[in-house]
Amino acid sequence: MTSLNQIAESIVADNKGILAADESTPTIGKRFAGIDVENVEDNRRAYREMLFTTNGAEEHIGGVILFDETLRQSTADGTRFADLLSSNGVHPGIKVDMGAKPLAGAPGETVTEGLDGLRDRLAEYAELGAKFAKWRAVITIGDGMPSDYCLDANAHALARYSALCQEAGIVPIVEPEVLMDGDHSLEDCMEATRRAHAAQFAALEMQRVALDGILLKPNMVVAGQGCATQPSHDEVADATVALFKESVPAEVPGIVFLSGGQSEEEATANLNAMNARHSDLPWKLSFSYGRALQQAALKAWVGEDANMDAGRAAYAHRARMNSLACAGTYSAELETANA
Ligand code: 5MM
Repeated sequence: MTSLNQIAESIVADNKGILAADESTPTIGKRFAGIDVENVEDNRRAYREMLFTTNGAEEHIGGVILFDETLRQSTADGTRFADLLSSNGVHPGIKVDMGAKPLAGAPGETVTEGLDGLRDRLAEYAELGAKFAKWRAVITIGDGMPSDYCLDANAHALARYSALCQEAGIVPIVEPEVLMDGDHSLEDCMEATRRAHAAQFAALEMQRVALDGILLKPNMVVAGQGCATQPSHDEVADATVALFKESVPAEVPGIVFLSGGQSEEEATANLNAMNARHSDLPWKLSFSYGRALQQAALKAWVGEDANMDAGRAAYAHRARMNSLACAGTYSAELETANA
């Protein structure tokens, strides 16, 4: 049997990253609303089929995170999506959390739910072909936030999920997301992320999770979207790498960033700056982008069969740009040179 470490390593090998296509039904509904597409099962299926049948994406994408519905779906000609991805050397993954819910006694903060029955759900997901899983905690910066209570409650749940995944032979992606919402500074984000990582790795150790068999999916260290002073790509890269050298143990094979509301090119440029400016890091620095891999593809598709190839071309381009960012060889000129 392939070890957890081998699966995790292979997802981020050769400058590859992850496509986060695990939007829940309400979230994909928001994306479809932006292009005036109805949020019904066959449109969701057709859109995901467009992405998963993109030739060449497998050179840059080592894993795709799916939503429960998508893991059970097939192409129009009857090939299960999980089988299609696996046959191209792309690991199918599954989002297993049940969403962030209000944290009792902590107004404005959330805890992610989904632990009840998780062992049985993971066994079924493994049968369906999932090789890795994802659970996202949502952490807000604000007045008195994040509280230690919120950080500990989420870290505990993420660690319990991780231990159950590893028991089932599934690599857990650990995603403690400090949101970009707000007018906080880069330093505020750095401090909140530092505290989130400290709570997270303490909980993972306590719950006997093998760190060489996880992937970390964190936020970059950035300023809030409403902050008047926005850092450069180099400043984001240096702050992120400096913090992570202190906060992320060397055993973790890969760090796959979320994009969190950054534009597509911004997310690529920030990742590129990290890899271009920093070498000899103990872990791979890669991507697990949702919006930053899909915006252009959605806009090119707009729900029309005739635009499928344009949608595929947009997604393939974004995947390639981010793969170059993993190597630190991306530049903004390549956006138009290769469009
Ligand atoms: C793709 O969106 C994921 C699912 O979101 P919901 O559970 O809210 O439907 C989301 O977890 C995503 O994987 C991460 O936030 C990273 O995506 P971005 O768009 O921030 O790169």
